[in-house]
Amino acid sequence: MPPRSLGAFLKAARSALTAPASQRPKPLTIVVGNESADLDSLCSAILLAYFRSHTPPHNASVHVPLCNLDRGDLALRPELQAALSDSKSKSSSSSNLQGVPLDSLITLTELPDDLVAADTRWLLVDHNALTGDLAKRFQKSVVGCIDHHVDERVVPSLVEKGEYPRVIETCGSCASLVVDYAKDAWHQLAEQEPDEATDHILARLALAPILVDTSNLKNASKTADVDKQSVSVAESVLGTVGILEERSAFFDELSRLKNDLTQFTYRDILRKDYKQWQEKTSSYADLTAGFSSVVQGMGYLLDNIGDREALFNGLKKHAQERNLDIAAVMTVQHDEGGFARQLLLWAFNEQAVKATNAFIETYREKLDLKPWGDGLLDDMATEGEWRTCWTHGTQFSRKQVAPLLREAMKSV
Ligand SMILES: [Mn+2]
Repeated sequence: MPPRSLGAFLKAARSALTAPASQRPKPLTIVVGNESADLDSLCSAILLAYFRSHTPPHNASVHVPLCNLDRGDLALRPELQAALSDSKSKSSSSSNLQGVPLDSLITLTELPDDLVAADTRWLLVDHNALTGDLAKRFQKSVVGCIDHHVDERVVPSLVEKGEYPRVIETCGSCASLVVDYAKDAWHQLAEQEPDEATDHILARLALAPILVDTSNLKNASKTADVDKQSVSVAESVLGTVGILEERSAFFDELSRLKNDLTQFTYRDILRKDYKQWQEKTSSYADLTAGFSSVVQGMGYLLDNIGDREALFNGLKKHAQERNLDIAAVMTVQHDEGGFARQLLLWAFNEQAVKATNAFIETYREKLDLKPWGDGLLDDMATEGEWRTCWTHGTQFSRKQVAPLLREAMKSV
């Protein structure tokens, strides 16, 4: 059995991954979240890898929780550090509670170049189709998933019963589904090999994404029964069941860390929560669109991060580095003028302009698109390019808007 302590477990998993090819366990099971590498993806991967590694019959070799980001990007997630650190809760009686440092996590930077698909098994959390370089290298070795996105029908549906999970269910947070999947194993482990300090960190890792993704279980359109149940599971481990102040204090701390962008540059902010997709148009051209989700509004960015020119320079550089045809920025405004969401679209060539225009034509009403900021960020004049920023009148986040743009890209 791999070590019970989370810190030691991560060390063992890292050694298994980075060992010379001849000494690496075969096959090596890797658990990975989606490329936005948000709190939900990261915590879900750690939890699923940890619990499967400690549950017979999977515990013969350690599962590697892989953070789907480069090592340098860990620092963009102060809320993850808070989830990984000691509980400040008064109910934690033991004085030896130890947090886990952010840099003990395993990232794409550690993924060996000589790792081949045939020697690996991949379990996906918080997505159900690998993307980017991982897809090119390892798609055929995906064996299971636990996810709350639309089923892309890539994970084989006839996975060996009992061996690998294939769970796709709508709910607020993927971590809720992971906790639900692992809760019996967790109970058993806590009984057979008690380690309160480790269980507290695991419980905070479970609680953090669920609270963030459901707005402290208060967003009724996002919160499902499984989210509430998994919060109960985690809180019973923490000994805080029914103590709503503790829950709210943790949620407030996470929100504060997550929403404070003032220490970052546009370069940081645009890649902090980022996903991209490539689609084939009806004339068989490839179009790539990249979506940056931002937890503050466009006004906040222009006031706190940099002016219009700085935003354009940052976004153009971001797009060039990733060969994007379309760059999209989706923002959430909290303060200035009340809650709102903005969508900035920038098309960099004629085919891309066609796709974005098709998107607008088709979905203007559905999304209730209105020009933002008197057209401050718009550009209809540059030859072969097109850029507009809207406010949209729906609760749609990237999860709902990206599929619409992808459809429009395929249609032109
Ligand atoms: Mn998620």
